[in-house]
Amino acid sequence: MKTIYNAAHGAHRAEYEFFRGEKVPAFEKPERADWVHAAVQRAGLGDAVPPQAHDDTVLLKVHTEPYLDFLRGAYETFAALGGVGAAFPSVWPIRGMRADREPTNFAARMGRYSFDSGSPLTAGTWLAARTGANCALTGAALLSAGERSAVVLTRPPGHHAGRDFFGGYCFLNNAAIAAQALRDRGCARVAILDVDYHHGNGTQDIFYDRGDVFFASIHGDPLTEYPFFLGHADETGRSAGEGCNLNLPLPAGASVEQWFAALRVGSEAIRRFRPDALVVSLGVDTFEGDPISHFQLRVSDFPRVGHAIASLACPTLFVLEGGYAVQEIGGNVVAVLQGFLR
Ligand code: OKP
Ligand code: ZN
Repeated sequence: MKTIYNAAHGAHRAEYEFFRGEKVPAFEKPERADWVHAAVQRAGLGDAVPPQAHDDTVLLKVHTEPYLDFLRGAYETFAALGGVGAAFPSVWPIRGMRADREPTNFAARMGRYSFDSGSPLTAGTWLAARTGANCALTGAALLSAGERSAVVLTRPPGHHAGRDFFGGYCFLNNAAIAAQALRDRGCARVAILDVDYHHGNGTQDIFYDRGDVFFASIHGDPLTEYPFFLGHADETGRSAGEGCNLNLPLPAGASVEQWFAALRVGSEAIRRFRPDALVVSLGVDTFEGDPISHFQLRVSDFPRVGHAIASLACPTLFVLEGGYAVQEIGGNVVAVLQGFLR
């Protein structure tokens, strides 16, 4: 399987995040991608393709221009104001306030373009996110050139980043960027399957009104699980996108069998949509040992995930999302890919 690895991912490096009112070591750390990359190499799956640089054309169809402009310059602005370490937002335009007027104040702009304070923005965040988007665009190009599958290994992840906001460790939505690129390269319909533990609220936000990109997500019930404010089953899409959004929330602690039952429902819906290409938001934080998630998949369950995805018989681009703090994430990603290839 062709592998597109972002060698610049380590530019995004946060010392800590806030968790239950305390500074704790950041869960989303560079070792994550290194573990996965090493495991992929070890398994002989690393048919490495260097990422090609791409301009902003596709990014501008997924994110707004003011958001991209903000993100590109955010850390420099923060540093010029005397900021040290990572920048965190602290104030948001909540209901009844105005998000249509962009303040000039940096802290205010941080809030305007984010939805949580759990996503440290560091000196190298833009570099890592933007080169990650190049990896996603390279993956889409490989599929268009006839590859049956490819995998994008990058971080920070992307599926929580929406049209004009960051959050949940995510800044640019790599899976959405890949899906848009596949559309632009001639796929009439693209499906995105999000198997990360957390709902892909950013991806849903980006495609909610569109009938050309189907989004299906299996995730912890937002009543108790992050990102809390999106991901319910009654969110089915809007206008041209009506019927093209499928949320399959499961209670925290749901069994492996419940999870695979949801995957069958999602797969069936994707089959009915008849996509020309599939993008998988591949989070392996569904693993029983994940420190911030509450599903129970074991190492031996991950090949079944890949096998089920392969049965959709569609050109498939895997894009790395979550999976935290345990080296097993490398083996779990490999297991999905091997199950797919089998
Ligand atoms: C990103 B992805 C832990 C609290 C949760 C946000 C989780 C983002 C998950 N400190 N913080 O979907 O894996
Ligand atoms: Zn996740």
